[in-house]
Amino acid sequence: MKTACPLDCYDACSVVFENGKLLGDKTHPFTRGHLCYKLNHYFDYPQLQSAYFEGEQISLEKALDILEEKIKSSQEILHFRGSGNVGKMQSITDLFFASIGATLTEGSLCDAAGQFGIEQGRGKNLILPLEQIEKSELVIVWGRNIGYTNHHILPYLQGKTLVVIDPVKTNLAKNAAMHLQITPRTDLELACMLARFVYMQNKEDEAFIEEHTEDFNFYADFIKSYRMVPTTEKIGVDLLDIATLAELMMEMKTVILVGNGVQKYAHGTEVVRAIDSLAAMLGLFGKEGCGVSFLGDTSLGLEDPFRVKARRVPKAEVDFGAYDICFIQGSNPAVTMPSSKRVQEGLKKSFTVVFGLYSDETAQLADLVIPAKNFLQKSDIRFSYGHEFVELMPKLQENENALSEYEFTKEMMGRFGLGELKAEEEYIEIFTQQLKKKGDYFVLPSYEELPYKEGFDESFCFIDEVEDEFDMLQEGYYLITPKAKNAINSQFKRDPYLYVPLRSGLHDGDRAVVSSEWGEVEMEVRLLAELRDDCVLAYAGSAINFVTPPQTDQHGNNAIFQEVKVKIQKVKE
Ligand SMILES: Nc1nc2c(c(=O)[nH]1)N[C@H]1C(S)=C(S)[C@@H](COP(=O)(O)OP(=O)(O)OC[C@H]3O[C@@H](n4cnc5c(=O)[nH]c(N)nc54)[C@H](O)[C@@H]3O)O[C@H]1N2
Ligand SMILES: Nc1nc2c(c(=O)[nH]1)N[C@H]1C(S)=C(S)[C@@H](COP(=O)(O)OP(=O)(O)OC[C@H]3O[C@@H](n4cnc5c(=O)[nH]c(N)nc54)[C@H](O)[C@@H]3O)O[C@H]1N2
Ligand code: SF4
Ligand SMILES: [Mo]
Repeated sequence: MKTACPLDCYDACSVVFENGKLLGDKTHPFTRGHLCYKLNHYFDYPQLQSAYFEGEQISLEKALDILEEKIKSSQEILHFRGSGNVGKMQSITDLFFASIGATLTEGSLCDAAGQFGIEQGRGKNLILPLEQIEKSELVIVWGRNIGYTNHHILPYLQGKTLVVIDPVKTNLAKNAAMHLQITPRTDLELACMLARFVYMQNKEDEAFIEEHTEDFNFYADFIKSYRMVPTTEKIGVDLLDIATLAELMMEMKTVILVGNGVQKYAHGTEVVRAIDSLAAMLGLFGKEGCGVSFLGDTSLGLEDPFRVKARRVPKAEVDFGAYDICFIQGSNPAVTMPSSKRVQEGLKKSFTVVFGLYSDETAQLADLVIPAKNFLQKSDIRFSYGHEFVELMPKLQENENALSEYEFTKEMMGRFGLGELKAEEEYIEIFTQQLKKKGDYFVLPSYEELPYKEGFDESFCFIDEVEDEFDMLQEGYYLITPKAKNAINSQFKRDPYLYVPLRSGLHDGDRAVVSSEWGEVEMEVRLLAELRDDCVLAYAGSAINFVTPPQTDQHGNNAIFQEVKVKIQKVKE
């Protein structure tokens, strides 16, 4: 029986469930028969078997009674939904919470800054189909750790010239033709330098610029405002390497795979827009074997029955302590939100309800825990932000001890007299009906073999200014906080260490206090030769969010985990 991995991952694997085992679908063109650690060890992480109130086991019925009563006697209710499972049915709970006047969230902890940057330039953030990556000659992996987060795409990079832009010497970087190990948060400057080399040689795509873009002259002035020598010094790589990469881009069919890493900053929108502007100058949109692929917008052109109007607060800034009830679904904010101390104190202050799979840190702080069904125990459908394929996720198992998001919503709508939901399968059908077909497979409603072939809805709009007030010279290390190999954010096998450069004066096994203006935390140290001397690294899912800023980017939609420098102090034995 086939289903799909529910996790928030580029790959969206097609899964075969056989004799109680999860296997990679051999026939699927992208999954190609293998999964990863997370699904291979899915059953090693025990699912909640019961509801809990103040630490005591209670029945599901009783849990819902308590929730109903509590909602009826409360004013301010927060519905905070994360990405523990990215199936479309997960957001059905929005219907209930919007109807009772709860506050929902806007923006994200993830990719909203980059998404906005792309929309400002191209209008729409279309997904680059795999066949265009296959047809390319040069692949630039820019702030995406493909070996960990997107490894099913590796076969598509075979035989291409590979360039990696990353402050860390990742395994992919070690195998690339070129690795630009730049200073963190200098990607915008690098994009401008590359554009300057193209411009100096008059190699911009004039016909494309004329037909599909506007205000190129302002962009030309903007890139010229970045002076070669000081900017290259700031980026921290050899000018000749930048010139060489520009040459390659001028000559070859180029695909740029942009990851989350470039945009965890206050100016994240502008960074992604600057990369897009470089691509537009070279005419990389609407051409075979070319394109820029960020985390694509899966909601494009989709009629979504769960889209609601509601009062919303920026997700990364949520003050949990300001609500009477915080209903947390599919998320572990005690670990994954910035500024963990503030988050944990807020959660303790309010009446916290967790609707999830595990007894994670947030569940342990919660007053009421409601167990959710896992992806095998309910019906759903999932899209991918990394490729065009869509997968159905039929219900394959029973579980009397937990609720699906549909069941929860239906029950609560009933209790509050808010009307009937459609049947579960009808909702799935609303999504399925909108899909396109490619061979035997479903693909996104917005799928086009060659995106932007007919140009953009409105002319491409180049970047021509940026505000960046971060003081790069302040004391401390840059913080790099990417995704761990065997975890998905806080789920599965986390990597708890603080990785430091060889010259930090610390040793493996030392304990160190990492601190910033936002907080501090003690962690165990590991040396990592792959780091620049000015960086430390701690993965998502570690305790590092004690030091990250509880703020959003300049446009107010995204977390900025890396907009900070940190100090390291060895703890004496
Ligand atoms: N330092 C640092 N922090 C980060 C990041 C980073 O790179 N560095 N990345 C950020 C990013 S990109 C993201 S997307 C966020 C993600 O952060 P979260 O949204 O918090 O995601 P997870 O940690 O995967 O949340 C997992 C919880 O979802 C629950 N869950 C799983 N499946 C289901 C289900 O089917 N139903 C229900 N109801 N619950 C379920 C489980 O109980 C689990 O504990 O983290 C952000 N935090
Ligand atoms: N194994 C695994 N897979 C995952 C996840 C997971 O937790 N674990 N999480 C999923 C989720 S929610 C998301 S959003 C995606 C994100 O997956 P990716 O897009 O790969 O994002 P990250 O892992 O956050 O960071 C990617 C790279 O950016 C680099 N980087 C950091 N700062 C900078 C910078 O300033 N400039 C440049 N050029 N590079 C920089 C980091 O060193 C890292 O190698 O992965 C998904 N897949
Ligand atoms: S986490 Fe990603 S790579 Fe692993 S099985 Fe799920 S979709 Fe595939
Ligand atoms: Mo994410």
